Amino acid sequence: MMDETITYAIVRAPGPDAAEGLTTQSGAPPHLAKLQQQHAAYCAALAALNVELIHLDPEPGYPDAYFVEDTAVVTPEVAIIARPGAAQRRGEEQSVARVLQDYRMLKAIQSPGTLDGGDVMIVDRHVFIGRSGRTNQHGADQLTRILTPYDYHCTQVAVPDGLHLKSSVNRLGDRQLLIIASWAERPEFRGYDKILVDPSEAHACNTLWLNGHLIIPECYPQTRARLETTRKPLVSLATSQIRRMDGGLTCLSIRF
Ligand code: CIR
Repeated sequence: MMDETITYAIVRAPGPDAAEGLTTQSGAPPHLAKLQQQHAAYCAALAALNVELIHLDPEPGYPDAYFVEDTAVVTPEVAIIARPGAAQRRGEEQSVARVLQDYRMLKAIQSPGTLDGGDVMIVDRHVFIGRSGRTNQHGADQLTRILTPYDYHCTQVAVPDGLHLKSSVNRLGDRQLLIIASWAERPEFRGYDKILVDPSEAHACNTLWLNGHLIIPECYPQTRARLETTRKPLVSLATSQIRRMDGGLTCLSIRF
């Protein structure tokens, strides 16, 4: 498998209304200054891995807009502008499309399709598309129709739990996946090497493989020990405030 180099990442700082976004967490809302700090540390980590950051302005009225990953899927050939599954997030994708048009030919998911980028995991030429509470059958089918002519093989995956596909599985490079233990035997992921995440550390599943490094959420010692076996350098980041809004490390950027 190619260990592709990521050159750019689109990011957007959390705006003043970030605590008003969607969440299933019942605890305290995020502390805004700490959330912004964690986001800034994330941007610094990407920049340290030679990624050029493209910063978008916060979008008033769109408190979840810093979870930019959900708004587009970018491949070397084409960028697909998503149609977020949560109605209150629809519109975030417009500012992302304006940037991406300078880098890629654009296609878009159309109504009645919905698709969140958090439901799309691309491993080499294989595209896994989660059908979740956010991505519907129409959206998954449209993405399949867009990518198949570019020689991608698309597999749809039911996401019965968790917000998105990538809440439960992420790539680690070298045909290796980090996957929640309860999904380990799913036939869709047969043939891949797997590192399992214990349900007690489920948030650690959202680990970001980037330019030969693994960016991992701190405070998940069991998963960390398992990831050390990959011998890839680990970069550990605080995600406590991001997590309060159901977010993780992949959600915060669109990488290409
Ligand atoms: C939402 O519910 O849409 C946001 N609060 C969290 C989105 C996280 N995105 C992702 O995992 N790709």
